[in-house]
Amino acid sequence: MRLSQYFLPLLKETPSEAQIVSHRYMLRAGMIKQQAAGIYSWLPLGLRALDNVEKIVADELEKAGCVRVLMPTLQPTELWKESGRYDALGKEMLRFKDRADRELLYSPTCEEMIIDIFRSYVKSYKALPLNLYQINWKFRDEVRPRFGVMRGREFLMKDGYSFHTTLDDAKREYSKMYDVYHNIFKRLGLTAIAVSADSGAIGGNLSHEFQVLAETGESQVYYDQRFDDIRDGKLSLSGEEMRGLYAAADELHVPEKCPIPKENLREARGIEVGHIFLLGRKYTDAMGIDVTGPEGAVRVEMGTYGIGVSRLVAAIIEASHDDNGIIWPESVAPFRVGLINLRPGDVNCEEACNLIYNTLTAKEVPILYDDTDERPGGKFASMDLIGTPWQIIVGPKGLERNVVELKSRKTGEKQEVSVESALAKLLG
Ligand code: P5A
Repeated sequence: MRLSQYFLPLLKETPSEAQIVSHRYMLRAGMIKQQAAGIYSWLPLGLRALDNVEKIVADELEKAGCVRVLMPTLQPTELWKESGRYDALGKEMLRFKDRADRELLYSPTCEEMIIDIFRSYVKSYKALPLNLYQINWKFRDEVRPRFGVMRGREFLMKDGYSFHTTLDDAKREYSKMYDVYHNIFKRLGLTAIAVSADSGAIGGNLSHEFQVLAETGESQVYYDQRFDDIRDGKLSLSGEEMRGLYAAADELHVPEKCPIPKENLREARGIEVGHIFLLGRKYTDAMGIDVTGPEGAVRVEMGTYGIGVSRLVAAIIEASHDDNGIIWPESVAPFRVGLINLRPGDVNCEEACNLIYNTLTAKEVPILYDDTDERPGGKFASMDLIGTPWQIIVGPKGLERNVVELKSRKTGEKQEVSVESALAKLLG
């Protein structure tokens, strides 16, 4: 993409409403625009990051045998009356009427609707286990939407739902999702700690929140110090071993009952990027959901698994930035390479930049080419702000010596290399 043809509305000033770094950088880098409290447009750069997060989430779930569907954001209220949650969600659920005076709601979560799909088609135990998921917008009329897309009212969620004939099988899937979630967060460049949590309005008797540690996180978490060692690469544990380590959300941590010594306990703030629930029969009992088993009707057991996809974009920035801007992990970077032409109009610079741009574009390496007339200082600052993992800086002086500059955004390290070796490095 050539910057001169792109839509990248960067802000020079730090927006006063933004209290945390991810919100500041998302506004300054032209990733999002607020349209109402907790409701955002995703601008091109932000959308590329959001799409990349979504792709990684979907890819890992497909590998784990989950099957994607897409449900409507608007739902009839009858299903919620059937499950008994119509009143429970209170003002958080946005309700309205259509022209025929039928009451609708904007989906805050989809347990009821997926069960409605399930009961319409699945009649036999032979079709189980089944794990269906979607990635779709949700609306919760949060009392205090804040921190940009971190706590929005409209937000993108991955919501998965699994169906089983026994509670043991639902527990097996729960453990599997626990491991899949770790893989997802790892691919996103994050270390998440799974803490036992209260299952709140979703319900069930076992749940884990996946927390990314950050000072600006809204949750208070307590955990075994060995999670720090895992994050720092000093210790490697299997999913099962990790599940054995102590980690609890604020509401479940009782100091007197904590099973590990105080000196091994860590306390920190976290961002909840995912939450999994063993539901058991909470919904299937309320809605009467059975399948036919070998010896008659079997009540279905369930689990549900959520990931805050739009929140993750902000969480990644909280975890990876410096004073100059965002430092994207390669897996989610909206552009992997930023190409800076220091002297547009100079024949040699144009030629070298075109060669780099065309070669990388042909190989499908996402590249943003700053071909504008902005001053070099401004170009450097913008590229640092939007955080492309690699920058290639092309200037007339370097080209006299047949070199360009290759800069790593993460380490700040700069190397003078030939155009060919810059390309080889990025394509290698
Ligand atoms: C699990 C999937 C559920 O809704 N039902 C379907 C279950 N769980 S949850 O914990 O309530 O939400 C799942 C994840 O969504 C993110 N999230 C939010 N992200 C941005 N803004 C919000 N207001 C918001 N609320 C929830 C979180 O990452 C949460 O873990």
